[in-house]
Amino acid sequence: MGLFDIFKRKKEEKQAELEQLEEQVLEESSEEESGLVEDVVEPVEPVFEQPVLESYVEEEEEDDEDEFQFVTEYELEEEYMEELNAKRAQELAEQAEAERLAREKELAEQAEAERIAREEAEKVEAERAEAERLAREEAEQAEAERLAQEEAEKEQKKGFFGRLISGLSKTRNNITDRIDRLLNDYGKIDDELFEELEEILITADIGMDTTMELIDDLRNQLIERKISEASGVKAVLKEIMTLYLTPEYEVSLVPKKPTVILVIGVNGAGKTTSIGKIANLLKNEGNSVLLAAADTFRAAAIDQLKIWGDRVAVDVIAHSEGSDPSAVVYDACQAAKARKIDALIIDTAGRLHNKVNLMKELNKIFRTIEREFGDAHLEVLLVLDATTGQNAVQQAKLFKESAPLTGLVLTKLDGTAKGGFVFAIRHLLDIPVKLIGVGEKIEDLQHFNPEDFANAIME
Ligand SMILES: Nc1nc2c(ncn2[C@@H]2O[C@H](COP(=O)(O)OP(=O)(O)OP(=O)(O)O)[C@@H](O)[C@H]2O)c(=O)[nH]1
Ligand SMILES: [Mg+2]
Repeated sequence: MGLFDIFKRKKEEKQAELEQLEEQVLEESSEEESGLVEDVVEPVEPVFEQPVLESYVEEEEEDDEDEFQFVTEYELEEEYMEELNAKRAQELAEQAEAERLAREKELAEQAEAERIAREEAEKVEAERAEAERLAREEAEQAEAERLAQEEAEKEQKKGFFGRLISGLSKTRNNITDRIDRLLNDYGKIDDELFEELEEILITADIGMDTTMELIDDLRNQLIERKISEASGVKAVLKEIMTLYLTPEYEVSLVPKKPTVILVIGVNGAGKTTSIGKIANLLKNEGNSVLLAAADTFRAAAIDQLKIWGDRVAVDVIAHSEGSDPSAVVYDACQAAKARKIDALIIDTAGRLHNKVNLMKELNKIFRTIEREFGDAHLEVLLVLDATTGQNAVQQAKLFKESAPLTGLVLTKLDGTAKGGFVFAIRHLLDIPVKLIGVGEKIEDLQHFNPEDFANAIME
């Protein structure tokens, strides 16, 4: 209630009292007129012209109820001021209370907002930590897998290399052991040392021409590097021999899909056996493989390939003994196309390059492949028996004249001390060595790696 309302109420109350008093006075005067009252009482003047500023209150006296006491403007004001102050104080208190409540509410809301924000931040942080933990776990797992794979590869390499080492032991004894003994006997390098070295290399089937070139390169390198002690010779020789092996060609067997691999060579070189091993190798490398038994010369040859097919779980396309090898090749090409095979490997009968009919037969096979599967990449692998040493080099030269050879497979390196011919064949012929056989087991046919080969021989 405002100040004005208070004044208004007070004024109304006083007015009512005044009216009541007037009535009373009138009543009494009428009583006097009628003789009931003897004394004439002066009528009460209206006290306040402006009741807002002036007022009066009834003085509560037991004896004299009709007496009025004038209240000064100041007293009235004081009274109202007190009331007003009280009201004001209450209003202020209420306002303070409202403000306190509002602030409390605001603080509570702020605290709640902060709590929600904190919870939100904690949630985000927890999610981030969880994501980090997962990422760390994943990275650890990937690292563990990588290490395990590396370990497995190392083991496999060690396995390959171990087999290579033991497979090449005869050749190593023939070359390296003799070279070691020779170099041990010498202090300074002299002409005699080179002569003895030449002899060792020639008898290890490296061949006359290749040996001469090797020795020339060795002399030059030793001069260039200012090496005069015999103890420094072996490392340089090993380096040069590795260079002689290093292929500058595509060594992959399946550089493009599909690929047709035609396997040729003389009788007993190891063609059929190698085909079984190659099928296993390519399959392990993720290729789909199909075999074709185009050696129809003997029933045993067809059966031999079928046994390999069963062993490595690869289909074999075969006709009966004595049938046309080109007909087998035709069927195999159709099957390979229909089945979308990555590598079709064709076994052929053993032949010498100078057997005219057999070479004609080989040409017919080439034409069939060209006609029926022209868009396939063609690999022509010549299989050479390493035990024949320098003869293998001659065979390769002659076959190269009548067939588009793309690679060599050198078998039976485990059975010979003549492995030195590999340096000659690499150095003299423009045909990459793609595979080497160092044993009869399925995993004994390996991709040719010049460094590993040189290391296995020159360790
Ligand atoms: N030790 C050893 N023996 C091998 C290797 N490769 C093949 N052989 C053996 O050589 C012999 C002849 O192998 P085949 O695969 O039948 O030879 P091929 O060239 O198919 O012979 P033909 O079909 O008669 O022309 C078999 O006894 C094989 O086990 C090898 O890397 N190391
Ligand atoms: Mg065979």
